[in-house]
Amino acid sequence: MKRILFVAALAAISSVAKAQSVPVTLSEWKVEIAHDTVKAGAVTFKVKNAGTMTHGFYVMGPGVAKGSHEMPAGESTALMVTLKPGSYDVYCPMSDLTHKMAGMSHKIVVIAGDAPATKKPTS
Ligand SMILES: [Cu+2]
Repeated sequence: MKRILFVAALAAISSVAKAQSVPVTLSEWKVEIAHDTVKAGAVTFKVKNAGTMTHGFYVMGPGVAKGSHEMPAGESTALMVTLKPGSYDVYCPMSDLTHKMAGMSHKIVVIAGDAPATKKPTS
């Protein structure tokens, strides 16, 4: 019994350590993201507003709809989410989505944690 608890504790520690950090830069009018493909699991988006206006960051996809607070120009924040494999939209939700419509939108693909990060060759 003790051994099982020990293994579970180790697994918990390693899953925390494996939380991916994904840098995001917001500006007018784009969402720049370091990786278009991230692994499923805990992901921390490190969001920086490098623009001249207030922006925000929102993640929308399978089972996830979560956003940062509004960030004045120059501010940074971290948004932690748990992502399942699938396709997600990340965008700026400000001003009735006019920022999103102006281009502040990006798609990311979440792949299963153990899958190789390389894309399948297109046939
Ligand atoms: Cu914006």
